[in-house]
Amino acid sequence: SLDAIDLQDRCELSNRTGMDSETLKRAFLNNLFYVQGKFPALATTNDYYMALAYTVRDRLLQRWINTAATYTELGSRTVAYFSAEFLMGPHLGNNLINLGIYDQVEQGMAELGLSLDELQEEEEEPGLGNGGLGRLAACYLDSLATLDIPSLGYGIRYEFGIFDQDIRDGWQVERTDKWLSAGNPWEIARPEWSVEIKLGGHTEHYTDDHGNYRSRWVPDQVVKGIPYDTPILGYQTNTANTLRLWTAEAPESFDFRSFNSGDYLGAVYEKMISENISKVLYPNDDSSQGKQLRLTQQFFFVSCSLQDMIRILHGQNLPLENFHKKFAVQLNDTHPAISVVELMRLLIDHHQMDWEQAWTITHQTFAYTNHTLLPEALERWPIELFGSLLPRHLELIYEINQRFLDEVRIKFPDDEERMIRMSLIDESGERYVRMAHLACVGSHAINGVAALHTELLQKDVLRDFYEMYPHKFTNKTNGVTPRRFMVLSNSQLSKLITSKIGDSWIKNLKELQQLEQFVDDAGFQVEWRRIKQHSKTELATYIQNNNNITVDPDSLFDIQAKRFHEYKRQHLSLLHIVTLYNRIKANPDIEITPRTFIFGGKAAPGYFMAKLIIKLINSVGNVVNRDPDVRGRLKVVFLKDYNVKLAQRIYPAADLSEQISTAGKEASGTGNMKFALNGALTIGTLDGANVEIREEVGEENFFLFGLTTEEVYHKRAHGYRSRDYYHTNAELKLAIDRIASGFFSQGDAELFRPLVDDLLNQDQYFLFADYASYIACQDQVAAVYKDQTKWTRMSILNAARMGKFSSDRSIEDYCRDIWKVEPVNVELRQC
Ligand code: GPQ
Repeated sequence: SLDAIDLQDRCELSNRTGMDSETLKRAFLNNLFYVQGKFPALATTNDYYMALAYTVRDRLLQRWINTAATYTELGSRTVAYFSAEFLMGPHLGNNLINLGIYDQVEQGMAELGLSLDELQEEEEEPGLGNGGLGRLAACYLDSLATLDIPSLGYGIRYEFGIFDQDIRDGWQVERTDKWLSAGNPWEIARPEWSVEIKLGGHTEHYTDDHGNYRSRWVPDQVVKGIPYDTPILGYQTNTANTLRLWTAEAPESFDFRSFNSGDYLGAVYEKMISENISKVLYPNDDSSQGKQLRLTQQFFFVSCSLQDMIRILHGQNLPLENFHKKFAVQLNDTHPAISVVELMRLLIDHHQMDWEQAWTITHQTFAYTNHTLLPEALERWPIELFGSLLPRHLELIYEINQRFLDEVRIKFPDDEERMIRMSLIDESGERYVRMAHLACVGSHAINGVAALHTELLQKDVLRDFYEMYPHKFTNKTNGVTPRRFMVLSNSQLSKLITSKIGDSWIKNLKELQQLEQFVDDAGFQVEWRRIKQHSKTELATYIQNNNNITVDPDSLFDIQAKRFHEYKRQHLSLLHIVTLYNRIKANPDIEITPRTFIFGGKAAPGYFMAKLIIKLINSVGNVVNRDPDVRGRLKVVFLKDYNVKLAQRIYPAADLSEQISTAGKEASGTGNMKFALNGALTIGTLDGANVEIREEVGEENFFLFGLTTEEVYHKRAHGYRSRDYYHTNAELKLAIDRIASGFFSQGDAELFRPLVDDLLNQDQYFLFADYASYIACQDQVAAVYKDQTKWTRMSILNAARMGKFSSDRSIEDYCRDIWKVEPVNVELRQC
């Protein structure tokens, strides 16, 4: 029998678990032969990458299988992280780090004449997210595994992730992201765990054999969801959790019906429609698009996931009544909020549970994280659209709403206005389902992602819900994983740190504090600067190769890398650049600190203003980079196709991190944390997690400027007139006039008019109000940079004091306060 095969023999024979350099090399060559079917003379770089990926995957599988076996045996309480986005970044390097074999493999590859860097470059990263929200989910999976917390990530396996960005004539051009075309060695399909989901149709009501009034959903379409699993290994632990992403397919039975009626093309069409569901990621960040397909995607992955969880529960012989004891589900924004209703439907319609019990289970299962204060990002679905796709869910929402409003009425009698504001249905005009309200009502915990953000949720966006359920609200400040964003991406700095304080900071980031004892150590400072310089030189080479622009690694690298959005104010940095340029034009001999301005980020394809800002950056760069008066002292670079891979090059090379959103608009930010961890200083507003970063690093080590949230509110309430600032600030006026005149657009005074007009007449993000303060602060930055000893000191202190912003700390907070889940130790028992 299978059991009789000696485990030890199986391990040794397979060569698939050994971690020494010789075994790894042998396994690699075996995979080249047996998986890729190549001998070295014919192998491409991709063959080598695949052979290495399979070598690593074998080591993961051993841990993965043991983890699953352990959880199954123990029936462990499990976190299910529901997210429409997981921006994982390349797997290879991260898995090597977490397995602890990066250096061995690098050396082994070198012995075979291969460069590990080049092999890593080969990997197409899974860009299944837009920006911060999707990347946060990826950091959280890393921390959950590292902390040995049983967990599952549930989402969608988009065939096309976030588009690839090209720049043509200075404009953003989108290309489809074909990340799967070379195959994906990190996933395993599990068709045996496919599920069916329903869409459309109508509902029927009947009385069952016991005389109970019941409902059923008669759909007009059925779609199959197929799970694809990716192992998520923790750092220096055996725990390998699962990211389970769903692909949509047409069910065979449906094809048959049409085939039998001879409607072959109809059947193929049906199949195509079904497969559209997981075809493409919506490329909007911090804004919602009320498209039917988007709601279908949300319902699709949520229904698949809940059915999968019920299967797991049954597989462990646990009763359905224990659903909320077995699982804690986190809703990553409102994208999966429909799961509140879907779980109710499954419990009531499929499993005949009564309403009260179903509701208890449901709201004890879910917790909701809000990620934005922007009104345009709050999801609402027109009732018509909602009801035509999910007729039964609409009925259930009406019932949930009625019971909820009864509660509101009792707590706040005679307050009709409040009921109208809080209703799950917006009835002010066209009727909508309000997903944030649904998430609040259906969850036992609600959190914001930074202290200021949570405070503003309570005071403003979710104020009524805070008054109704104050006990539900907590703050959970975001964090980032130091494994990917230090150990992997900045190996030199990581090794320097480890040489001074040992390596336990990697799992316990607070220990970075010990670096403070070296802050004035001249030798340490020299090393710190040398490593920053090295990273800047590498980025300079990248810029030379990709943009054909020569930049000086001695100049101050001033970087803003994030999605393009007016509230993030990339154009405020542009006004600074134009101001410096104007100063040089007025006096070419002026003494200025040489700077390289680097931008990276994508704009939503339909977001005209964001795309115009990208065009303006490139236009200003074209003039500034070539003007002989500038003498190379200013350079402006737009790095195309900002993604996780590129981010890993950028953070280590930054001197200055731009975190300049209008106060009260950025929920948290996480790039701000990654830059500071890598020793960049921040210029920033009191927004999102900037507030807490400044608290941690000390106000003397942070360049603060701009209005506070309250000042912004106050100005808005009292009639803000941006034009007044334009008329009273000569440098601002000159900068705007230069842009408006066509100076940067070959005389075309029309090109940037929409942007200029908006700033002069509206400026809803208060660029003009913050301009003077920003410029003064940047002048101070330039002055401090001249004193390299002082700058280095500040840089070291920034990194040393970033301990709070590890995603491990965030996850520990979620585990303790919301999920009530404990670590489970995994031992390797099987090969
Ligand atoms: N965020 Cl609602 C996104 O990246 N996309 C979104 O659709 C929404 C929020 C971001 C938010 O803008 C950042 O401030 C946060 O740091 C990030 O989510 C993670 O919480």
